[in-house]
Amino acid sequence: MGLILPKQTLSRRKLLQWSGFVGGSFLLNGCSSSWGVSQVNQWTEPLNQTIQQLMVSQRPVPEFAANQIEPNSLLINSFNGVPDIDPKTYRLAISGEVNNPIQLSLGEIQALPMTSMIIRHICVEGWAAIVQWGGIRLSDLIKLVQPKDDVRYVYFKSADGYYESWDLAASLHPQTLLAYQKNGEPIPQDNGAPLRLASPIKLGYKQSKWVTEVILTKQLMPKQGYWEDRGYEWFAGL
Ligand SMILES: Nc1nc2c(c(=O)[nH]1)N[C@H]1C(S)=C(S)[C@@H](COP(=O)(O)O)O[C@H]1N2
Ligand SMILES: [Mo]
Repeated sequence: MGLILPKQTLSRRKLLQWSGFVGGSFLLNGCSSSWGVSQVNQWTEPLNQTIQQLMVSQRPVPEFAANQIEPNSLLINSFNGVPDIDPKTYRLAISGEVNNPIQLSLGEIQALPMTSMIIRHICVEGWAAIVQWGGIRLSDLIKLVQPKDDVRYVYFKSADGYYESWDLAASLHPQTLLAYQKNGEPIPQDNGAPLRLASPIKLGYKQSKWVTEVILTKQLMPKQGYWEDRGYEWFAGL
């Protein structure tokens, strides 16, 4: 943790990853092996889910103390300005491959148990910040909607057009929150009010601000994430 990789390193890694995958499937085709199609499909995903699950332990990441919070160090990163969301009419929709899709108002979200954590946010552009976040566990919401068997990914859509996808294991981590509080105050508009992702196990660009929709899927779609579709690594684990 704490290793800050410049953009180029990430895209290069992704490139190498992909050339590896391409080479791999070429090899499989080339030697007309008995590997089934599903096996090959697994290889063409950014990472095999079993490996992801091994990589993301469900054990909590150690947190910082209150006196280590860095109050003004969370820089604003937004690719397309700051959307204006009326908290009174705001709804979070959770849908997809689930038995019980729901829409929740901010009041309903804030009535669920709140988790508070002090973690370090790391942006690949070369800055980091120790921040307190308060919010609901994403896992609580996922339990509420009752995902169907073999759901593996969670998509997030944001009011500014940003989009992201996460692996299910990371989404269920106890410190993956949909936060409405930052450093003890309601989240400022710039930082993603009324609701944003916050988690110590993923890089900054995975942490969608202004989240309006959560969609559970069995497969990874061609559009994986705003920055991922521009060359950033998909898993982006810390
Ligand atoms: N909706 C949305 N979420 C976003 C972004 C964005 O442009 N739009 N930028 C991401 C990036 S790159 C980072 S580092 C963090 C920054 O969060 P902050 O602006 O609260 O510091 O938000 C992430 N979430
Ligand atoms: Mo970032």
